[in-house]
Amino acid sequence: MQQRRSARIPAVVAVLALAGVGVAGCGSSGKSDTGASSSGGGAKKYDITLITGVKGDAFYGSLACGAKQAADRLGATLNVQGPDRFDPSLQTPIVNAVAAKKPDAVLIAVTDSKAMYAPLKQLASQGTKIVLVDTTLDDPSLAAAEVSSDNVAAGGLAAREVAREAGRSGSVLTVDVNPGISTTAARVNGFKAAAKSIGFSDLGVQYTGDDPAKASSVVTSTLAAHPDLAGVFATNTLTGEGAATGLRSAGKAGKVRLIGFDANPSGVEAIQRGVAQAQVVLKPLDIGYQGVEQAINALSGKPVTKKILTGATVATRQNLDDPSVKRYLYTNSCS
Ligand code: T6T
Repeated sequence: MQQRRSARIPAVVAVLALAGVGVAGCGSSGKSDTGASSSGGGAKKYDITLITGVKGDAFYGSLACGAKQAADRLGATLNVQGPDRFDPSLQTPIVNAVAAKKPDAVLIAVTDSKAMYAPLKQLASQGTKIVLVDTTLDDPSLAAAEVSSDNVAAGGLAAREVAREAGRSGSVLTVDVNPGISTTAARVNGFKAAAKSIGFSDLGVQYTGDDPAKASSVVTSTLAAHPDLAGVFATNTLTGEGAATGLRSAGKAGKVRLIGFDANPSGVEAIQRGVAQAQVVLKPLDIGYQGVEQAINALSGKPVTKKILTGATVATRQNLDDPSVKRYLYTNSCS
């Protein structure tokens, strides 16, 4: 399988508004380097749909911005949809409804690595090219390409950040979403391996169903049972929001270190307020851009890079305004 690391994408030039399930028009289009063209020349204007993991999450907002930028540049149309919760039972009917419209390609962040296989197999069998973005399937062979963060490496970054903040002793807790999500499971694996080599006592993983209230209560009960708790690792936005609430309500904000994932506005605010010391920031803009590029390569018979891993960086109070971090803070409105 071909694999490459992501290159930085050009600056976003398009301006678009993301309104829940769609992107409103923007920016430039025209002859692309894939040969697809939005006007004249007789080349087909490809019709692409992006199905996100959940509506309203600025991670997917940024991913949609990147996808829209590539679609405009390469002369494709982009439609964006997503379920109300990160839940395969809500995402499956969206895939089925999209399939009925027979788009040329679908980019999708699957909400479960097993449950989303059957609806996508059906979609692929009708000839729609599928590009898995962010998350993946246990069996991704139906996809033309996969574009995701290097989540194992990013989980390791989080463990090293706990050690930098809190020293190399004490116990660490991981607050996760659900089993069956490829991204957060890989983050947990990367965190675990690094925490072990650092010498932390690992209290293991607690699942919260992406419910911040559950994440908060997991943190407060762990604090009561483990006074040596040095750090909490939260694997995504809502687990981080809940963990921050738990630390605040126990009077431990800033004392027990919180290292989260994602640069959604709530994660950035937690850093600014000193409740979280760092957030691992992914590059959803790059994922969306490169996902559309690979979809169009597949559609136009060009060589496809089957697996692309994008990078991550760490945001702290000290570097939040640094342009190399700032450009990757997530947003639902592109500029
Ligand atoms: O962390 C991201 C994404 O990578 C993950 O797959 C699901 O949660 C997020 O969308 C953040 O909320």
